[in-house]
Amino acid sequence: MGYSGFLNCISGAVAFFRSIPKSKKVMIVSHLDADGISAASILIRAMERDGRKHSLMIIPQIERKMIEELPDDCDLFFFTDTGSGNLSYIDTYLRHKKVIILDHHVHEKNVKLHENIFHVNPQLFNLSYEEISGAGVVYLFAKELDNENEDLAHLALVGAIGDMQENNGFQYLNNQILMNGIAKGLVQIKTGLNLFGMHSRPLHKLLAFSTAPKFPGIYGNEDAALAFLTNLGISPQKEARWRYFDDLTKDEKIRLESALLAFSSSENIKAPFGISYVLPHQKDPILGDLREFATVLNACGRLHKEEYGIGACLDDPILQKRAVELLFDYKKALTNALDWVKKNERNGKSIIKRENLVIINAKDHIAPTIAGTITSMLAKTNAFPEGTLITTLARVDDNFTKASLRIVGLNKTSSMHSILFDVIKKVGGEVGGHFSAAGALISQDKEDIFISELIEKIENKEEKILS
Ligand SMILES: [Mn+2]
Repeated sequence: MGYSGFLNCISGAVAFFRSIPKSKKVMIVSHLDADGISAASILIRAMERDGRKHSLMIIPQIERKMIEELPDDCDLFFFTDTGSGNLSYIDTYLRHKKVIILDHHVHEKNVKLHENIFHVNPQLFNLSYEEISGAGVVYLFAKELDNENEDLAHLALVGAIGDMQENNGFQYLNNQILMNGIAKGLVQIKTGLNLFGMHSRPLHKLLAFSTAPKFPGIYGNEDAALAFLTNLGISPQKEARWRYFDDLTKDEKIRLESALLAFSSSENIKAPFGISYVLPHQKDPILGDLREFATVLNACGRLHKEEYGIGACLDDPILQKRAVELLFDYKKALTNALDWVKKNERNGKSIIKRENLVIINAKDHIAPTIAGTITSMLAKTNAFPEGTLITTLARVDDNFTKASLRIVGLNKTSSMHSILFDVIKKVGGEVGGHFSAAGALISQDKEDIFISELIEKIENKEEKILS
């Protein structure tokens, strides 16, 4: 149990891996978010260094069909940042191969795995999901395999930050990785003004769209943000181009920081200062910030350009440039989706509002790969009251629909994963995720049943216990 059990398990996985001859073909299957792409990148570099032939597949979630269709000419399958939730499928379809699962998601319980399958997950040792990311688990594996892979520590942290495991510092295992990264000169810690999108949002948007904190009177109001800057004598534009924080002079930066400090204390909100993590070897300021690096990877995964994300992680200059450009396409896609939600909020057909539940039945109007992000964003703005559950249904193809579930505000009591798990037990389909964010894949003709079962589950909780 605990840390030593988990680290022993990693060593066991490495020994298992070493017992497989180098001539065998390796297939890496990874999740499509920032954590999954970082995890895959670390493993790709580790396989290169170990002289292994490998290929890669990036997936939104494991489905039975996908496992059945995995290429038969591969001998060893890695599942990174995915796999733990689908142990029985993997056991059924791949027990004649070798499999290593390096994941941190909620794992399927009571599955007796065949000896060809090696499962590594911190939750098996009573460590929490937030303790370490999928990329972090892969990093520990890679480092145990070859110490040279320590130079990938920053990628493990990109995964952790992408999975929201950073909260003014990291928990123990992530923090150990951070110490590795600092010692190797890969990462630096910086304290100072710290708003989301410091390097990728123009100044006025940086202030207007900040959710942590929300600036009263400025939040959601770009004109108010422009006025705030102008009042400080900071011109928001230069030569008809919006200015970014990085464009400000030293003096302007100090003026902005002290004004925000004074404003926050007069409004009694949390000051917008904190820790950020800098990658000093990156030339692009967006990739030089760990948090924004993760956003770039998310954009690549969600827009199906995972090769740009992998290239960005492995320092390919051309792919890095493309990955950063993609961030702006991604922002546009998110804005369009949020606009669609706003426009349809009043028509009860696409968006159903109940007391504690909002159901966005987006059908083809929101891409399934960004539906989870959109739901998380809606849960963070003050569009709905604290404690409201939000679900978005988005169609994957002609047959399947994805449902994402989130809750507004700080949540200590309801598990998104178990809510969906209970609904899917009745509706049929597949569930993945964890306590604070979960998703399900259902057959498209079950959309209506899913909606009514979810309402039933949320609204009739007490009656069910009594009956
Ligand atoms: Mn993850």
